[in-house]
Amino acid sequence: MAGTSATRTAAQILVDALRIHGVDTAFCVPGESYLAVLDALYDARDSIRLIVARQDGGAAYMSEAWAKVTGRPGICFVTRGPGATNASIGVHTAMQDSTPMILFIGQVPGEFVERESFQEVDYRRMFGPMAKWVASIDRADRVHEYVSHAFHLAMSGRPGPVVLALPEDMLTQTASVADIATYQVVQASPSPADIDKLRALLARAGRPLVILGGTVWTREACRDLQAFAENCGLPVACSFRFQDLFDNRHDHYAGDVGIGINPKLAQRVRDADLLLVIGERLGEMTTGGYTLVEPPRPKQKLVHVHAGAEELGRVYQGELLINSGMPQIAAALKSLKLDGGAWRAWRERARADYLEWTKPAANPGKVQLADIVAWLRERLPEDAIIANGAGNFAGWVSRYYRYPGLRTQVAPTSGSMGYGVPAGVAAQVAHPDRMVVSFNGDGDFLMNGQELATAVQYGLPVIFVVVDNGMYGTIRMHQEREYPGRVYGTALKNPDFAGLARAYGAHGELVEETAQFAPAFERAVKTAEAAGKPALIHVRIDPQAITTSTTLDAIRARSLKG
Ligand SMILES: Cc1ncc(C[n+]2csc(CCOP(=O)(O)OP(=O)(O)O)c2C)c(N)n1
Ligand SMILES: [Mg+2]
Repeated sequence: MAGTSATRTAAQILVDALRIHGVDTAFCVPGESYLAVLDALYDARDSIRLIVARQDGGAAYMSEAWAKVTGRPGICFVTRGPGATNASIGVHTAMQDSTPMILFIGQVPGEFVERESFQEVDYRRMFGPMAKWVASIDRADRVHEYVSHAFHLAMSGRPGPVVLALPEDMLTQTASVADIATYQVVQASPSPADIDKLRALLARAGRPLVILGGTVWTREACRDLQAFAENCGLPVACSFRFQDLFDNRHDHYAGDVGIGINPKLAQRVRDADLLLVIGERLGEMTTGGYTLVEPPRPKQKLVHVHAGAEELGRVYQGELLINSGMPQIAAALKSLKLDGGAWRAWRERARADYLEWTKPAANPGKVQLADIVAWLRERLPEDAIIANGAGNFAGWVSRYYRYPGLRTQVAPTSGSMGYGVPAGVAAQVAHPDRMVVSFNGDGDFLMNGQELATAVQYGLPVIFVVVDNGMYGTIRMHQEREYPGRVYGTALKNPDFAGLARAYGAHGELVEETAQFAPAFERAVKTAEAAGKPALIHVRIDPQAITTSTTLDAIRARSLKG
């Protein structure tokens, strides 16, 4: 029992530790290597909800996505070797996306270690560069110490994944230990001198641009940041797949700096004389492959604020580098006031460019994806959560949807496919009262489509949209660019996705013309909510509609000419 120092097994101490650290949901695929933990979770079933996935990669993605929509560490349990290798995609995503997550892996008993015994893997070597910390808990009396360290690390500085191995024999050993305190979130604060320097740099700027990104944001931090943007009249952009950090409907919002960027915004990033980058690492996808902002010393004056000290000065030298958590920097900036008159026209043009860019543009074929997303942005409730995986289909969502605020977007900045279905499941588990819409490509969907079964099993009314162009379209696009006309390895023969959904016990719809989408969506929502089950809308699009702004034929023709 929590709070006592009675003798407990390591597995019981571990589950008590999870409760102490505020865990109310965990994701898993079971394994014989951690039966003792499952048994302890059985006793804790009233306080910790266990969601059992159909593939360890699905479970890992779910815990990562759960962390994204709650701001707390996602918890995942998988078995050794095969479970761990499957789950690694979620760990990699959490690393690239700076998401707090703890993966617990059953491990062979200590007496067999280093023999390459059944399913044995050395997790330190396997996950080394993919996690903030990888360790094995080898003593029952130190479970608390390891778990507490894992929570602190996952949530401090730049958040990320931690991997803890649980040797099978250790889990049943007993210890008599006292419980410990809940973890604290440790983040740096900007100094008054930092804020003075920032104010001086801003006061001298003519074309400033704020770029937001990363994690560890809170609602209050987002509100404070918005007040700062308003008080100083600043245009604000969001980085790749962190588009929900600033209300996209706000007059100061200038769009997202990522894959498929508005060319005018890309030019604006180049033309800015001061970039105030807050929380974003300035990775490859946000910098247009390090061209919009050039290392090591960018042409634009750079103020870089990041929660991880190790990210500052890593690629870019800046005018001012500030190590700070997001609530801390936002609270400090909230009361900063500057007359933004000098850049008022610059900001208004940035907004006008965004509005122009997000007016639905036509694509070939009978289904107009832009119109569908534009319809959804009017139709969906303000707190709806939009999940998506990776592929060109996601370009329509990020260009045309208007994310109204924090934790309305769940998407992998790592560009990892197969994310949309488990992310939709996790978002609905975390927020049963909010509408969850998950966008998937045809290739993307089938990387984790089996998690539809999880959505059915737990009665989750997620609306899954599958955008089907009969191919791994993104790769076909690159193929036409680099090797025009030599199509190979990118075509897909697909199942009847709506029929597949029905076989899982979900509601299924097929859409082949734009006008069919709205009624199909309304039926899907009605059925999903009434029956407590997911729905899937299979949207067939013209393969020529390869991006929001060009066609396959146009890409091929350009490549053949060039
Ligand atoms: C797990 C994973 N495997 C492979 C890739 C490489 N990849 C990126 S996009 C893509 C194709 C996506 O196809 P689909 O989901 O059908 O979307 P489309 O581009 O056709 O809209 C592939 C194979 C990846 N990003 N992630
Ligand atoms: Mg496709």
